[in-house]
Amino acid sequence: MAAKIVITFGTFDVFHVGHVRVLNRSAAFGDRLVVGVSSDALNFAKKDRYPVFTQDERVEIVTNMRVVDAVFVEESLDLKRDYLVEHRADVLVMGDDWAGRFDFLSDICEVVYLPRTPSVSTTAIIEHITTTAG
Ligand code: C2G
Repeated sequence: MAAKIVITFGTFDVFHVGHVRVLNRSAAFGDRLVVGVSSDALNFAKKDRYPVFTQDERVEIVTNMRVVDAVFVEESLDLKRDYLVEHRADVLVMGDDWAGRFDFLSDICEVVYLPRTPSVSTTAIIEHITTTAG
């Protein structure tokens, strides 16, 4: 039987335990985990700021996670369908901050939303460092 391929997406900036857990939980849905890491330009378009770590650094971090089999750069939110087809994804896993947003892709794969890890976020870490540094 062919390997079951799971795909997930994210910026994974200032990599933290919430990121580790979503990758581990995503991997558990299949045999191979492919991750789309948002480009710096996509992040700027979404959040109006550049990530702390560059896309090359973020790709390097995610690539080195034990459960991750392949990584590519996600250039646009509108290319989701193309990415799923290109990587032959059987399951799309997203955090539940995106709940419902990708249901239209359920004609080509299973779509799963996972609850976020509470009380940790890149934004909160940046704020903590900004207010406690110096
Ligand atoms: N996450 C989580 N718990 C947290 C923080 C993040 O489970 N406390 C998950 C998010 O739900 C997401 C992944 O970690 O599945 C990456 O989070 P972000 O880097 O914030 O991803 P985002 O910028 O929302 O990019 O195509 C969609 C985008 O690329 C998603």
